[in-house]
Amino acid sequence: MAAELPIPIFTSLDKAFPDIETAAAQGARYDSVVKEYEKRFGHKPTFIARAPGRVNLIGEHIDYVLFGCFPAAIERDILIACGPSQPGSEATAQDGATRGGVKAENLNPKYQPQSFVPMLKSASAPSAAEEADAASTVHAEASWHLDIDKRELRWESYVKAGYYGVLNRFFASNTEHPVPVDMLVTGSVPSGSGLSSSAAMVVSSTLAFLAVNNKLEGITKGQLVEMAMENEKRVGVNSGGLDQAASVICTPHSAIFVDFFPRLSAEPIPLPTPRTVPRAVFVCANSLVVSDKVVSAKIHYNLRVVETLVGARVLALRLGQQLGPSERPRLREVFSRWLGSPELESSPEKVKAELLRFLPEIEKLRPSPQGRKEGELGVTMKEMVEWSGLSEEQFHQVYLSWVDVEAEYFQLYKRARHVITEAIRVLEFREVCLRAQAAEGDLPEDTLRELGALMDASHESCSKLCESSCSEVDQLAELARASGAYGCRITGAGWGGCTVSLVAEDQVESFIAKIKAGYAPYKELEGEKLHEVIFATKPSSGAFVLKLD
Ligand code: NG1
Ligand code: MG
Repeated sequence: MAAELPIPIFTSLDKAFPDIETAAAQGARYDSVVKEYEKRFGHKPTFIARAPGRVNLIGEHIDYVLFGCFPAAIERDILIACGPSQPGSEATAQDGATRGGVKAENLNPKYQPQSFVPMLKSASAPSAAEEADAASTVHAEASWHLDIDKRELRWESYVKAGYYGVLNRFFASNTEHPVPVDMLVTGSVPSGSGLSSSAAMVVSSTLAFLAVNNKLEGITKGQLVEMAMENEKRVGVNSGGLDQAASVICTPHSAIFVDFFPRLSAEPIPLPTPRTVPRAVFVCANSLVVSDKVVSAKIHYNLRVVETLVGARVLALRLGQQLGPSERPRLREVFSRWLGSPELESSPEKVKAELLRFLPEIEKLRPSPQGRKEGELGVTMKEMVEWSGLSEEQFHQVYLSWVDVEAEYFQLYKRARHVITEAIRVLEFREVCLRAQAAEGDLPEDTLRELGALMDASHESCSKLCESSCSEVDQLAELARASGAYGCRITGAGWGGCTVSLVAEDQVESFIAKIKAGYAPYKELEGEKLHEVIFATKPSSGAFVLKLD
């Protein structure tokens, strides 16, 4: 239901935020980006597209195998002031006037101004670069092209990624010209920290191009999520839809339970607000280890995508499921086939019960210890190909031709075990929150401990089975627990980035002081600098467009 709502378009900020204080506090940022836009481009912007980052409370590395997650939007966001550019401006140079040229600037001087003009290509003749493009399998019909360098992380790649979807959805027939655009970007989501600055960039960019081209009408939140997911793949990470769904669909005061099977759906769920025991808040703490997901994708993120896909295939075969050589089911689909009845998936409660029954089947992926290094649960490429029942050539075609990955051992068993146990924890987390909602605030403190324990177990699984943590993040999580958090876990893709801790509201200050004292990289940080890296966050509103007059 939440996914079927239209994209909110506001004409004033007090309608955009849940309370007058937030609207007033945010107002200054909006005013200053408008003023700066006028100064740089010599005309007023017509819209501000806004998309928040997110904190994933639980459910890591399971969205791309179609299991549900539990994120909330955070207050930190990306704003893009935008409008049609004037004749003679840089965006209109080199056919930009008729081909939707773009002049994109960023308030952060670290990010250089960029101009680019999309190319219109005939759909029947993709270029060699497009053929080699990992995402071109998704967009075989695409006729617009923008150069995105996947070997390097460039800020404008995210702007281009957002534009791609808009061009190919609305301007592929070439009966109408895309409008040339001037845009000014500013953001408060730290990049590479697991709070999803990338999805906030892609969602806000997609929204900005939709708005300037007058294409917002009739687009639902779910459609925007799907566009932003496809768009983000253009940057070279084969991600699921967790971040985009959180950034688009979330509402203030609630997290969402977002599921991806059989289709995208989202259920806003208020976080427990006890009356009798201290309220709890979520505190994000940045490990300050920056994970460059695009550059390290082949040994980290994309490798997890491939390991879970191959694991799903092997499991399907070992469960006696029939698979064609080119089929590439995800773990959720294998689970669903194993169940055999859509009835059993009609509610999250039923899915949880069935997942508990399914869990022992994962043992079918455990390799026999014979001829293996002590404790090694992974398989070599050669074994993996054998297990898949495919020829080497077929295996390459289905599992490797669209992605670059590198490993000595592929951990099919550990990853699948992480996925199924994490999917169960998400559903348990959801149940605890719903129980708390039904109790209307009369909660035993155990409710918070239950949530905390699920977060701790999730961290343990991310660290040991998914292996998406790192020593600094593990240390921060330990420290958070020792500093009084009900629970703490890594949030986001990992290999650095942030933890999220559940902390009693009246203890946030002492909690932060303890972390500052115990985590060496924070020792020198004070005031605003400290607040940049460790802060309590309230569930905020999802993406919207502000129409300026
Ligand atoms: P972040 O932390 O934003 O890079 C990534 C993926 C998600 C999800 C999480 C792990 C992108 C855009 N997002 O998030 O889809 O898989 O990792 O749970 O790559
Ligand atoms: Mg990201």
